[in-house]
Amino acid sequence: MPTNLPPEAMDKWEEVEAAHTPKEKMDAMTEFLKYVPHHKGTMKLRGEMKRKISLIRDDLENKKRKGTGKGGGGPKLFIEKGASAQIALIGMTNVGKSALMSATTNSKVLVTPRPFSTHEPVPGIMNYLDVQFQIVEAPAVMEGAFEGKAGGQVTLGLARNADGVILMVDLGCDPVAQLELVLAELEKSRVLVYKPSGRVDIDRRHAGTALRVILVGRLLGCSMRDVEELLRQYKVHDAIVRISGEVSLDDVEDAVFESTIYKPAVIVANKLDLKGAQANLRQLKTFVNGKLPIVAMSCENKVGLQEVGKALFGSLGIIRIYTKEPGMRVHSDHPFALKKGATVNELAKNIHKELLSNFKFAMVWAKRLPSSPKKVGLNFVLDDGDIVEIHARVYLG
Ligand SMILES: Nc1nc2c(ncn2[C@@H]2O[C@H](COP(=O)(O)OP(=O)(O)OP(=O)(O)O)[C@@H](O)[C@H]2O)c(=O)[nH]1
Ligand SMILES: [Mg+2]
Repeated sequence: MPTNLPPEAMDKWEEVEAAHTPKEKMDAMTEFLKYVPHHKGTMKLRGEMKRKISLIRDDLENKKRKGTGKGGGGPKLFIEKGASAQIALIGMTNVGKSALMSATTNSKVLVTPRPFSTHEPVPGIMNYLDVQFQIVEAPAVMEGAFEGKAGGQVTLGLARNADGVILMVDLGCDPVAQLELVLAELEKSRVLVYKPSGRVDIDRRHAGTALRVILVGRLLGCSMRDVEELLRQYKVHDAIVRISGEVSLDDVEDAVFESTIYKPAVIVANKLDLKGAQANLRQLKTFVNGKLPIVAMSCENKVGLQEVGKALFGSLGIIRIYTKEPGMRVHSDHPFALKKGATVNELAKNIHKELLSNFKFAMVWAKRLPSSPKKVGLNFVLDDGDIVEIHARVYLG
């Protein structure tokens, strides 16, 4: 059902979009809510906004209580990203999340048979093929997490903010029941791990870029004009909006409010060393039916550890782009990790915010090209392993 918001609400939404800090965002959302009328069509939106406001409020209060200095900390809802991609590691208690952190990352964690021993998010860096994943172990999920049990909102908030999730299960006991429980809590907080039939990606750009809607798929019960009009009403003026699959106007509105989101996921099935694990793994595979990758492993026996990074790399659709300074012979060892389909434009933006406006051309070395280097423009689509040298009008040190 459409929300039919009045223009005042749309104006207020613009302030939410422009907010820079969590506090500003919370205040702008509270202001926005005042202008959202009460009717059936706005129920979902009101609920979603209230949920977001309360999450930010809890987080700010926690920080205040525990202090934000280095020694303080406290449960952080938004762990600052310290790598190319942030992955939330979630699962029920004792499945071996800390054991995985300890075996594959640089973090210091407590591995213990005592349940619920990790009660604050713990980040750690995992290296895979020159790419760094920041894995964040989340407090264990239990039934009622969405309602706040065992710090559930922190865990679900982490999943929502991450670039992807690891769903970890214990092969020593019914993995299907564990997966179902975790998925149910995620679904209540509107985080989907199965690709929906349609998808709307709003890539907000700087002012002056204009609105471009790219449709690869089918609109249900609305036209392109309706979509553009709705986006303009919400002041989404400068963005590239990609619509794929089957999408309704409601789905577009959902995307503006980022209420239902899709996160790529990998299932990590641990404790393969235990008796009965193989039979449980077969059950899990039947249940998942190829819809998500499954990595079967054992932290105890150090089996399958490498496969975790490989599966994450694959499901996040990451490509590694190596950069080279003009005139230098070697490229850097630390690639930029971009999404499949990224162009030179995205790379330039990632390197330096001034680089786009000063961009002249780029030289690309790639195996798939008939001859390298090739001189290209901003729209050139990059691929894994490409080496790029960007030439700018002025030196940007
Ligand atoms: N047999 C076996 N035991 C494991 C394996 N991985 C972890 N464990 C054991 O499982 C228990 C729980 O491990 P943790 O890593 O602390 O589990 P967790 O998921 O972090 O649990 P909480 O943070 O407390 O919710 C510990 O006793 C581990 O030694 C494994 O591959 N095989
Ligand atoms: Mg733990």
